[in-house]
Amino acid sequence: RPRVLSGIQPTAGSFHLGNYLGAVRQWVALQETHDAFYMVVDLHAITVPQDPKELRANTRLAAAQLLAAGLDPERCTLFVQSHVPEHAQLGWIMNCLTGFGEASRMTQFKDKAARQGADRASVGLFTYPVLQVADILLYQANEVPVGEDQRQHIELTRDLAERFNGRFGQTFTIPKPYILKETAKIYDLQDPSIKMSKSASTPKGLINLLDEPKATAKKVKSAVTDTDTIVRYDTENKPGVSNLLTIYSTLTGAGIGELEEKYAGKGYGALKTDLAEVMVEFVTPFRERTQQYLDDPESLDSILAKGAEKARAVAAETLAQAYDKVGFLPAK
Ligand code: AQP
Repeated sequence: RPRVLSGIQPTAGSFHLGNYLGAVRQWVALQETHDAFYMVVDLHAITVPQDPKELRANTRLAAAQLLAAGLDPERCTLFVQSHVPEHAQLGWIMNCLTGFGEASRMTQFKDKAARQGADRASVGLFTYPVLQVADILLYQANEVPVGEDQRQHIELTRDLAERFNGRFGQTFTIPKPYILKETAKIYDLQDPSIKMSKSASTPKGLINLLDEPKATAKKVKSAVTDTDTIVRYDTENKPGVSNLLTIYSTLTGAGIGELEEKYAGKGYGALKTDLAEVMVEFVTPFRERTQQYLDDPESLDSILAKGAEKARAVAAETLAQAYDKVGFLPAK
């Protein structure tokens, strides 16, 4: 079985629809066909300031949401990044292989640093993509299921894996991004020119899966469209409507063409009302399942402990090889 690895941040409490459709949904599907490793990336979370209590709660909450979304600990390895110290250890080696200019070209850093004010951005935020390189290479992952915004980081991973292999001898598998075209980028409901994002979107443009279903329905109904009335998938001229069609199609399995036909002559109101209902039907059981996992923190922690043990077995072996290759003296 080919191997996949991916991670999600525990920062915002609730996952948003972009996280789910762009990444987590694929994770659930891939556990059936791949040897899958998924983690809650708390080391990445602290690249921006976090309240310790909230971070801990959000880490459990992220794991609970992943299980609620359909990850099955019998079919995949689910763990918390900080439970596997090898991530930080290989991260250091990768930092030493990365050019300063190379890291400076990462657009996600540039965007996030610009939002925070360049002086306030941490060095950790700067080297975030390099830690991500270590995350992926530790598991010798063949594919990395992510949204389009992560493509550049996967490119960096490939470059560094090749650089390490070239300099020290074959060690790391060169991974490929696994990005589904249809859901690679889910857009803000109020501004369909930007991706739905916890830090860039306004509250009205961002669908948090754990919000009150009623509030979610309202956001869908007030999504920005255009002055035309024809329901047609056209990302150039109708980015708002196209985004709604993508969400609708992915959540229900209905084809885009089918939906265009269904709403021919009906206008945007009908599309939004029905999509609002589809969303409510999706988030209501999701919220309930998440709460069930949270109500039993001992079982949740034990799932994560087992996951970390499985992950460590793989990560430790890769790290030992990397340590040997770079010339570290073995500890006796
Ligand atoms: N709008 C999106 N469309 C498709 N995929 C998306 N992802 C995020 N936003 C979209 C994918 O979700 C996965 C987990 O993301 P993360 O935990 O790294 O969070 P993020 O990318 O930092 O999410 P945000 O909301 O975009 O956060 P900020 O505001 O920090 O930039 C990833 O696979 C990502 O591609």
